[in-house]
Amino acid sequence: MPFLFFFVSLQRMNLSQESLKAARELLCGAPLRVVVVSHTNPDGDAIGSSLALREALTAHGHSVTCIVPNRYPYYLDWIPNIQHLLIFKSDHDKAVEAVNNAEVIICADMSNLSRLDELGDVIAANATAKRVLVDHHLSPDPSFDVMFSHPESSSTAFLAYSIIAELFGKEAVTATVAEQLYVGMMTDTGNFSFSFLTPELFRAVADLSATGINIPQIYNNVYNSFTESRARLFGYVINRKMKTLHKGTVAYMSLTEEEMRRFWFQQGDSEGFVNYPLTIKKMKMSAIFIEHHDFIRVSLRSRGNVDVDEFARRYFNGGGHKNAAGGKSFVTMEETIAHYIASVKEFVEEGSLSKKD
Ligand SMILES: [Mn+2]
Repeated sequence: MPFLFFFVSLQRMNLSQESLKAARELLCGAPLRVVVVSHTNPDGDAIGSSLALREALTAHGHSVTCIVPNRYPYYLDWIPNIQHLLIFKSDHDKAVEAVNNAEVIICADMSNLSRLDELGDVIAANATAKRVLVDHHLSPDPSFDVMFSHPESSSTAFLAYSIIAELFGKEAVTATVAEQLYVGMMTDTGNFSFSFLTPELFRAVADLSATGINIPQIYNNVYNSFTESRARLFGYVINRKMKTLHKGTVAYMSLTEEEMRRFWFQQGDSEGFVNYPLTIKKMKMSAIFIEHHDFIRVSLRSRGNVDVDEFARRYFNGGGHKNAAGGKSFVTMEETIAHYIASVKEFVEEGSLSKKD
């Protein structure tokens, strides 16, 4: 029954058979020491996919250590088994030991070791471990031994789900794994409202739901768990700091360290701010500049065919996805804003802002 076969094969995303074979040989055999790492300023997708991979690999018998470069936002601290996650900044020695002893290093939700800051150097020093990529960003570093690079996947968690189900069977997706993966799928799709929402994704969500996870509770834990000062900071940023350009089709906002201190800023408090200008009907592109110790973090969002991955690469030493990207600026806030305004002008003059969907 060829038709039935076709239908069954569409239950998951289309993974490369070659990568699956290599991953099976590496991860479905004898127990190994595995490290799973994810990017700086880890978000729900980075944490959810890393912890789910840890869970499934541990169940198979591997000893797995998850490491992220710095702390995760406080509204993710309820995720099951997040207490096993090492923060490179504060658990430095343990993390270095785990990386040095690792036989396999899995990089999740990141396309390049440079996304790991100093942790990237520690990983580069382990030349013998096999390296596996599980990621959905554009332009991955091609040097991984096993690559699952899927920019068409709405989240790394969806990709991790497909890999776990292929390698260890759907039984490996326990309620704990489902909860971890759901956080990643939900946050990276803006609660299932961005692009790449495929039937396969919703079939995966159906499988997660069948494990008995409490979806409204997960939503509340992530999106309705902020502090009062975060709500006030949000109001301040939209009211006082949002500026628009090009007849209100481009927006930008900025936050200085002084302003963040004034609102008792905690890591993760500015999450989602950059999306808000896109609630304005004619808005096409939005940016936020957030001051850090020695640089300014740039986050970019866009609608439809406006390509902020390209914009971030060209003007802000960054990249990411077509509609969500980031970069860094090493000049002052005033200079960063001036550079943004000039870059947007160039982008608009090229017609890059008026590309039709
Ligand atoms: Mn992601």
